[in-house]
Formats: sequence, C-alpha cells, structure tokens
Amino acid sequence: MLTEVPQPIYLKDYQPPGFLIDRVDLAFDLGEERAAVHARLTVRRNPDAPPSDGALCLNGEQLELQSIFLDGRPLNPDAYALDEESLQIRGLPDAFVLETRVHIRPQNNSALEGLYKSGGMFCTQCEAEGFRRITYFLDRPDVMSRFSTSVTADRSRYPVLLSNGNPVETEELGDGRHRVTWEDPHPKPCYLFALVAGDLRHIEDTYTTASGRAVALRIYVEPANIDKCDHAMRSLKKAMRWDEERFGREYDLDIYMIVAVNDFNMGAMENKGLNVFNSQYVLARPETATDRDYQNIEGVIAHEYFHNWTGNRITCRDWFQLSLKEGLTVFRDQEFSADMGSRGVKRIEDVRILRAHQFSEDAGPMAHPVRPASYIEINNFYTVTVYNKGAEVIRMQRNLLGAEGFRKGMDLYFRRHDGQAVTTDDFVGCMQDASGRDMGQFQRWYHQAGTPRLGVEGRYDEQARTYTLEVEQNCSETADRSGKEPFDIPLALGLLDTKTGKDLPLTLQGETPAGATRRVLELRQSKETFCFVDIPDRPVPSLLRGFSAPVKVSFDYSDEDLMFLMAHDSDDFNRWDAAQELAQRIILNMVAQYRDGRPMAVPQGVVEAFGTALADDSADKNLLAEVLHLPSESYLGDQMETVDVEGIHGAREAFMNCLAGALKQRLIQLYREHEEQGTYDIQPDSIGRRALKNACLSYLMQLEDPAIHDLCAQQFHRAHNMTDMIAALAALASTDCPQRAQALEAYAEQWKDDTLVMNKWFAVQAMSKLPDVLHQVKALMGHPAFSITNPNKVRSLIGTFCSGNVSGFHAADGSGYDFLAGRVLHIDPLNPQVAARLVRSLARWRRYDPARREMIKLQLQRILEAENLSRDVFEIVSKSLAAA
Ligand code: 0A1
Ligand code: ZN
Repeated sequence: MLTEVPQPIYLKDYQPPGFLIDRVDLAFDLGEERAAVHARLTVRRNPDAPPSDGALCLNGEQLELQSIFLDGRPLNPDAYALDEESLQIRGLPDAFVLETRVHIRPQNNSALEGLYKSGGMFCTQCEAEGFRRITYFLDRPDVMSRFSTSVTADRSRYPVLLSNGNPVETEELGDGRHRVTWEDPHPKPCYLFALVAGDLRHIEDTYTTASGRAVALRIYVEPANIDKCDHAMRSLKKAMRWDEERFGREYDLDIYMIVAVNDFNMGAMENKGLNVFNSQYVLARPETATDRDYQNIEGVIAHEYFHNWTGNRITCRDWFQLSLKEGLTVFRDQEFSADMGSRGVKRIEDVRILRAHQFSEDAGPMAHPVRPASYIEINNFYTVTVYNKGAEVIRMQRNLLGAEGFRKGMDLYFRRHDGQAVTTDDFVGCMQDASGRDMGQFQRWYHQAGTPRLGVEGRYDEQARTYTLEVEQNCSETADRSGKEPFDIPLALGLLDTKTGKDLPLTLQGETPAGATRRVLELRQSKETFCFVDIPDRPVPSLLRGFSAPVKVSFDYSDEDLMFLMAHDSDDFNRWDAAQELAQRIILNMVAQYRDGRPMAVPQGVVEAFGTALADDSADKNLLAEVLHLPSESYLGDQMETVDVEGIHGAREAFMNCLAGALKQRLIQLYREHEEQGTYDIQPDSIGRRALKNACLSYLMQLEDPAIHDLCAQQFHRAHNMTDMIAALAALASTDCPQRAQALEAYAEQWKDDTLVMNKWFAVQAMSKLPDVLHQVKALMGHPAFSITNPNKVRSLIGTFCSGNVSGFHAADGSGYDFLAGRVLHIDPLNPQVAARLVRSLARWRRYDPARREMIKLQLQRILEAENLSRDVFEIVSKSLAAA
C-alpha cells in the first residue's frame, strides 16, 4: 500500500541480476492460522552482472521472518537489513546456500496474489510479482531456477497436495498430516511456481505425444463439479495435438495438471505443469454453460497449454517484454480456435474485441506500446494492448513473411532461445534472420503506441483503364508520448467489379499480370501510391481484408458501395465489416437527427440491405448472427468527438426497432426454423443456429409485442441448454413485462447452488435497459450469492454495469459514477487488481459532455484522496487526471 507517491519503473534502467539462484528447495507447512515456508536457495554471483556494491537484495512482502541461515549457520543480524519490501544481505561469498523460514497468512490474503485460500483450498498466483509474498527471492523473470517443493498439510482437509513437475515422494506423518514432494526438472522463473492443496476430485486421461511419450492429464475440481470437466479435457488434448502439428512443439513433463478455483483475479495461469484456472474457464455442461463459455474454455485451455513453449521454456527477460509471451500466445490460441471452429467468425470476434477495447485504450490516458517503456504497477499492463494488439503484431509478421517464412522464424526462435529469458527484439530478430527480411521499421509496432489511420483515396482513369490508390498513414499523439514514425503496414485488398460483383485481377503498373485477386501491399512511407492496370470500370475497393493490420481506414464509400460490399465481397470479414460500417454510419446520423430534434430515419435501402442479408438461406448462420450484432454503444461513442450518451442509446435502439419492425416476418421465420432440436452439441453449425435464432429473438423483443414476450418466456422455461436460457433471460431482463420477474425468480431458484451460473444472473440484470437498473444492482449486492471478495461476482455485477451498460452507468445524474467510486474505495484494500480494473470505466472522462466530465473528475479526485490507495488504482487514476 501507498506510503509515498509511487514512482515509475523504466525499461531503460534494466540491469541483469547480480546473483543467480540455481536451485530452490521449498518446504511448506500449511496450517489453519498460518503457513510456514522454508526456502533453501543455492545462489551464486552472476558473472555477467554489471559492477555493484555486491549486496544481495531479495524481494519479500508481508512475510514474517523467523530465521535466516547462511551456509548452515545463523546469519549475524548485522549482515542483513529488512524493510517492507526487501531483505538485503551484505558481505556474501561468490557462491552460498541461503535458508530462510517465514510465516505467511494465506487465510487473510484477499488480494489473491501469492499463497491464498479459495474456499477450502490453498492455491497460489505468482505472476507477475506474487512469489515475493511467499518467500524472500529474486522475484524477476530472468532468474531461472530448478525447484523442488514439499507440501505438508492435514490429510483429511487437504488430501490432494500439488506443485510443479513430477511427484517424487509421498509420506504419512502419523499425526493426521501428510507430505508430498514435487520436483520440476525444468529451470523456471518464480512467477511460474504453483502450489495447490485441497479436497479435490480429478478426471484423468492420457496423451501420447508425437514422439510416443505418454503424458498423464488431470483436471482437479471441487467434488460437486466433477461432471463438468470433459469439455476442458477434450480441449486440452486437441491443443496438444495442434501444437505438435502446427508448430512442432511437444509437451515435456510426464504429467499436466489443471486445477479449477473459484477465486481468481484473471482467466487462468500457465504455471509449469500445474495450471491454475478460474473455474469459469474449466467447468461446463450444456445446462450450465453457454456456447460462448464452451468456446472460451477451449481457447483458454489452449492458451495456457501453448504457454509451455511460449512463456515457460522461453520466458521474458523483464516485465516490459510481457507481450513476448502474451501476444504470441494469444496469436497461437486465436489460430487454434480458428482451426477448431469457423475461421471467418473467429476473426470477426477478435477484431471486435480489438476495436472495442484496444483502440479505445490507445486513445485514452493509459495508452502504451505493445512493449511499454515504463509502468508504475505491472499488474496494470495485462492489457488488450499487450495481449490482443500484441497478437496482431505477430499476425502481421506472419502476413509479411508468409506462413512458411513465419514458421521458419518460429523454429529458429525455439532453437535459439530455449531455456532463456529474452526480449521482443530477440523474437523479431529470429523472424529477420530466418527470412532475410529487414524488420527494422517493423519494430516500431512494438515501441510506438497509437492506432494508425489510413486515409485512402481512389481515382479511376477511364482512358488509361487504371485505378490509383493513394494511401496516407497518420498516427495521432498518445498519452504516453511515444514517437510516431511511419509504420510498416501490410494492407490486404481486392477490387470488386461493380458489374459482376467479382474480384478483379490485380496487376500493378510495370508488373506482368499474374491473376491474383487478393494482394498484400506493404506501406512503409507516410504516403504511398499504387496504380492498378487493366481495370475495366470504376471498381469498389475492398480494403484491409481480413483486418490485415490493426489500423483504422477511411475511404469515401457511398452507402451504396457499402451495401454492395455487404452483398458481394468475397472476404467474409470485409462483408461483415461493410455491414458494421453501414450500421454505424446510419446510427451516428440518427444521433445527429436526435440531437437536432429531427425525426430519426433509417434509409429504406439500408433496411433492404439487411433484409437481403437475412433472406440468404445459404449464408453461414454464425456470420449472419454477427451481421445482426450491431456496434456497441461504447464503440459508437468512440467514434464521436464528444460522446452523446442519450443520443447513442436512443439511436441504436431506434435502428434495431426499425429493422425489427420492417423485417418482423422474416425474423420470426428464421427464429422458428432454428429452434432447438435434438441433443445439444457444439458443432459450429449448431452454435450458428442458436446464435442466429437468439439474435432474431433479441430484435423481436425490441417490439413491444406481448406475443413475443410469451415466445421469449417460453424459450426461457423450455430451454435445455444455457445458451438459449440466458439469451431469453437477457431479453426479458431488459423488458418491462410480467414474464420478467417470474423468469428471474425461477432462474435463481433453479441455480442458487451453482456459483458460476448465478454470475450470469447478476450480469443480465446489470445489463438491463430498464431505468431502475442501478437500484437493482445495489440491491443485488446484498443477495446471498453475491460476494465482494470474489472477483467473478464483482465483475459480473459491478463490472458489467459499469463497462457494459453505457446508458445505465452514465446516467445524467452521476449516480453511476458515485456508485463506482464507492465500490473502488471499498474493494481496493481487499483486492487492488480488481479495484484497478473497475476504475478504468472512469478513465476516459474527457470524452463526455461538460456536466458528466465534471462529475467523473470529482469522483476520480475523491478516489485519489483516499489514504493507503494501492499502486494499482493510483496509477490509473493519476494518469487519467493528468492526461490532456
Ligand atoms: N499469464 C496469464 C494471465 C495472468 C496474469 C496475471 C495474473 O495475476 C496477476 C494471473 C494470470 C495468462 O496469460 O493466461
Ligand atoms: Zn497468457
């Protein structure tokens, strides 16, 4: 907690560690009051360290030091000094064994960093800097050590005792206690350490690697959840196979364990051989988990598994390099999911996240490059920029080098850096060396924040039959003030023949025609010109196909051009994007009409274009559902100079209403055609059917039609799967009708004992469009299924309201802001990470009208004035108030 103003840490100050720790032998004795941790560190001076005063400074926080021994002898108190954050030892030999014994209090650890209790079980979370809350250590990722861990605990309460690596010894201690010892043969940074102890059941399977080794796979859960693990296990096996086939990567231990815990700050953690997961990303049965949950589980299981190579065997030199492992691993999990389901839809989902969250992060006070140059609290940098933009930066390298060139680069990376702690420069260096391509300019994607904008102009010359594209790139200043030199941008495109709707062959002036209809142009200068020859007519360009770079594109399309692309573009992504762009344009026009007191109108042609999309029986249902899924209110707000909260809400609702009214019959027909049939499965086609049906339902529920309310209630009461149940409940939760309360009550009664299922109940109510939503949210905080110390609950109720329910949270009277500030101040002393995530909803206060701006600013100031504010919340609030 904050005693003085927290200071930033800079990448430019990086120094190699003065000491290395080759071996760590840990012994845990877990009690109900406290845990005793004995650590035996085998240390030597780092021959590559720069000159220093020679002292060893170990990180340690909230540890009660009991004893300290050097080479078997008690250390003289004059030889060391202790403060709140470290243990410093002077006068050390070049190599030695240091032993410490500390007490810690996992039972009181509500921050969920280090060793803590989740329900009846002990578990750990050490990334990024949690290990220092377990024992004194060099808590930095470039110190890699071999670990052994023995865990001693009461046998009846904690029959299962787990740590990294392989189990090597099990002992009965006679007094009702037992001990298990684990050895991890792979050197690792301490952030990958894990320990779990509890009364757990597991399912088991085996996986035979490509080279024929058998690996035991286990998923551990609380006994009541043992019937919800099969999907996670199937996902794990698929991920293991995929990584062998796609990247030639095999697993490297005899056992791989996953443990599901209910209290967890993030999604999951890739600890070596012992992943700890937020139970939300493990547990699924058709009645309790939605299609989206099933997909998320598959994706997160794969993500953590893929970290074994990208993160664990090759790790980060320092935390500024976080995207080295996260961007790359997100790219790998995105590709895996694309191969498992529908590639086009996966791309749309990923881009939606990037645009909605990363573009807005880049435009706000927390803007930072994929490789940040400084931070106050590293936990604040597990961001969409580091993760998702980081993945886009990898994807662009793949686009520039081609699949084969990229694979060569990856192979070199694994060969060259296995067992090391490296930087993003090292990664790009491998891509450069393997391909022979100069990646110097490309590196700017790692160092410069901000979303480049491509201004594109097209000129058709009838006489010369040429089409010339002029592309200008710009990137506006960002809050972090990183420089802005031109980026190296892959721009994939096609040109559509307006007569046939087909792609034209693309030949640049001076080239011999090769017939390609999709090309990737490379932009390096701020301004570039491309002249295509043999173009029979003015074409419609399809720009940035597949979202080939994380940029914004402006091109002067007419509504008709967009409708044309929506109907004819051969690129799935761009067909969808044309529909989004069109909807966005119409809704933003409607906002202006609303503001000027004019009637809001949707052009007939636009309604027809959506009608035509819906009329296509052969269309991929998933894609069609994505077309119906309009840009969110917050994304629409991002497109405005000043966010017009009421205008956007009114216009978006009116647009949906208009489509629902005009296309009602077709929506009902589609709904009926895709009703639940047979047994539930998660094939892409079945998921698409449900997605389309439920999208139709949400439009129909816009119409205040009692027959539709009945239809929705019927779906709710008859549903056999959670996807259909929650879709109906979400629609009812936003509708003032008699079926609403009934359904909400029935749901709570049915699911009161299933904590994850109850989270959905909180979330749909937090998203309600009804005017008393904040009152409801406050009341729900008193519900027995709610808990302020459980991150999933806080996110479902408070997080959903503050970041998902734009018009509820930004109510004109400022009540949402006051509510959030109060919750942040309440949660911060309990769990700074959760509080810091929540407070981000206030960060972009300058984007609102003067009245809201003033109210948000006051709340930010109120937070900043609090005593003992965490570094996490301090960083976000102070940067929000400071940024211009
Ligand atoms: N490395 C994990 C995410 C993670 C990060 C931090 C945590 O605690 C502060 C927990 C998990 C991943 O990318 O999956
Ligand atoms: Zn990760």
